[in-house]
Amino acid sequence: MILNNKNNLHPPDIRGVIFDMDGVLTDTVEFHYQTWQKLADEEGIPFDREANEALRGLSRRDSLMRILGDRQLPQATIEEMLERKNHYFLEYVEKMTSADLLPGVASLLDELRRSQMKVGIASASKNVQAVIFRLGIRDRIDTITNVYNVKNPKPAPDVFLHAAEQLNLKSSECVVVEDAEAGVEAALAAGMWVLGLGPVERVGAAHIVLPSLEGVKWTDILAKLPRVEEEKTMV
Ligand code: B16
Ligand code: MG
Repeated sequence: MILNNKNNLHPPDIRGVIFDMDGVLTDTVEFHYQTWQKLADEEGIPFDREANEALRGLSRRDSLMRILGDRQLPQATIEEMLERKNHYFLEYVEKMTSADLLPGVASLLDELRRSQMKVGIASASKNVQAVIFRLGIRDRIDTITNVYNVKNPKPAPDVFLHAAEQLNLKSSECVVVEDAEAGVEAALAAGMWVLGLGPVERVGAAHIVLPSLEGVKWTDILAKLPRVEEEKTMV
C-alpha cells in the first residue's frame, strides 16, 4: 500500500549551502567592470556599466565574446585580451582583505558552522581560490569548485552538481545562494533550493529573493523555504 501524505507538508531537509562567489560573498563585480572597461577602452570597443551587468556569472571567455559581439578576431588576439584583462583583475585581487566580504557574510558563515551545515563555493571564476584566500574565509568552507572542474559553465547545472558531490550531498539537501540570472538557472536545473540576491528582474526565478545577505540569519532562510510534500512511503 502507498501512503500519500498529501497534507503532511514539512520543511526540506537541508544539509548544506553552496555559495556563488562574485556578487554574493564579495563585490568583485565592480573589479570585473573596471577591468573590462579598461580593456574595452584600449581596444576602442563601446562598453559601460549596463553592458557589464549582462556579464554577471558568465565565464571570462563568454564575457569577452559578448563584448566583442560580431567582431571577428584571430584566436591569438582573443587569448591575449583574456590574459590582459585577468592581469588587470589580479591587481585588484592582490589588495583584497576580509574587509571586502559583503555585509552579513561573515556572521552567516559562522552560523552555518554552528548549525553543522556543510558549506561549498561554486563559482565561474578561475580566480576563486585566490579571492577566497584574500577574504580570509578558507577555514569556513568545505569545498571550492569552479566551472573549469566541469564540462559546461552556468547556466548548465554542472558546477553546482560537482560541489554537491564534493560535499557528499543530494541536490534536494542543498541551498544555493546566487546573484546572477545564469546562476539561478543553473541551480534550479541542478534541482537545488535557490536564494537569489538582487532585483526580481534578475533573480526572480529563485525560491526566495532578498536584496542582500545583510542582517540575514540562517534560521530566516530556512523559515522562508517552501514546505514540501512528505515522500510517499510504501508500507
Ligand atoms: P574570472 P561568480 C564570475 O564569478 C563573475 O560573476 C563573472 O563576472 C566573471 O566573468 C567570472 O566569474 C569569471 O571570472 O575572470 O576570475 O575567471 O559570480 O560565478 O562567482
Ligand atoms: Mg555571482
